[in-house]
Amino acid sequence: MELTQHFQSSAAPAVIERVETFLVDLPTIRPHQLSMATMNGQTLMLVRLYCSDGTVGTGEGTTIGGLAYGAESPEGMKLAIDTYFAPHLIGADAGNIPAIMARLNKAIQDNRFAKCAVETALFDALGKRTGLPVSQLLGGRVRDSLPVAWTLASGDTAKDIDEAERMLAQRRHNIFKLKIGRRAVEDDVAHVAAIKRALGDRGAVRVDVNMAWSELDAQRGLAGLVDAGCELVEQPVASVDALVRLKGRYPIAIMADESLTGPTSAFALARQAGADVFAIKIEQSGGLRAAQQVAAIADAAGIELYGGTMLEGAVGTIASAHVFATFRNLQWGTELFGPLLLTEEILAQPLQYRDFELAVPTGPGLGIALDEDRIQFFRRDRTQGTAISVKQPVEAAG
Ligand code: MUC
Ligand code: MG
Repeated sequence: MELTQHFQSSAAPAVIERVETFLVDLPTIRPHQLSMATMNGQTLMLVRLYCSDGTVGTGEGTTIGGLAYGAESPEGMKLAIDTYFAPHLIGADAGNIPAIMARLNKAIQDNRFAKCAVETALFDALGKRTGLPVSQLLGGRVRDSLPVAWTLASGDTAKDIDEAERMLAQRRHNIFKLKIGRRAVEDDVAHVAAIKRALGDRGAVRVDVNMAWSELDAQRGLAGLVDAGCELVEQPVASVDALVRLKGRYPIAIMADESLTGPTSAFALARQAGADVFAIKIEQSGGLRAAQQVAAIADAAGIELYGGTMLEGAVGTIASAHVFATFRNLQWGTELFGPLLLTEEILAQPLQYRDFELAVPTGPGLGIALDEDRIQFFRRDRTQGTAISVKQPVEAAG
């Protein structure tokens, strides 16, 4: 009884009064080449939920290469939230996040990325209302900082080696994920071998094929990657059946990424023993709590964990960080480097990347504040001219 009374007095109910969405376009520090697309910029779909007690929660939806990676685009997420999500949100008790998400899941099929953005905003608002960080609202953290891998994807072996050397010298990253799958298998393997040879024991090397290989390609590729000293291969093929057949055949970890689209797919993949490692992404999972459910399934099945990214900006990256901080196991670290791939800082206080790790903020909600002038400047729909100038890249890698 006392507990209920205390809760009511310290966190009075607040209803959602207004939903705002907008797009922010930011350049990347260099072209980022994946097997299915080359990114020269990233578009963040930001959603803000304005609550009756004055709290405002912010969430982010991002994808990779427009519609090249999946069925949702930033523009589509904005449209979906404005048109179909907002009527379910306006007037709802902002503190009842599971109830709101259940309502959205009943009324709206799929749209996992947009749902994740909205759930992020709800948790941010609840955290600001209660004074608690999102990780605590999610049950509490087991770590305050997260190892962060860097993706080498310039498309050029020598440039990738230079970039890796800079990251090592800055003590920013010592785990490198190489994007492969565009070239012939032998050429890709030679590229990986050259990078691993240059880095030696100073840097771990992993690859992401983004489903580009056939099963036959994968058989040749995995054998070559083992010889090259690569420790993990992410989603070499599209088919789950082929993943199942490949896993355990070579002394290299197989990680599922695109095959994981939330708890149901995680359960099916775990049951078939289709991966050694799960790359968990909050957007692919359909939200923060759904990502925790995917982690619980992996733990129960003895599958190891990695904190993945959809190359989110600061908001999505930090939402992911709060979730990953709650994971009991995180054997392969994370790749929460998204903001570092962008030339522009959009936070009032930059995120803290140091000693190969990202610090998980401790303030209320997400624990970050957007630089509103810069957001205004980079908004796609900006109407007023602002005096702000485009500053130099925070830490150019290219
Ligand atoms: C993916 O497929 O994992 C993560 C890092 C990166 O460069 O691309 C993403 C998407
Ligand atoms: Mg991947």
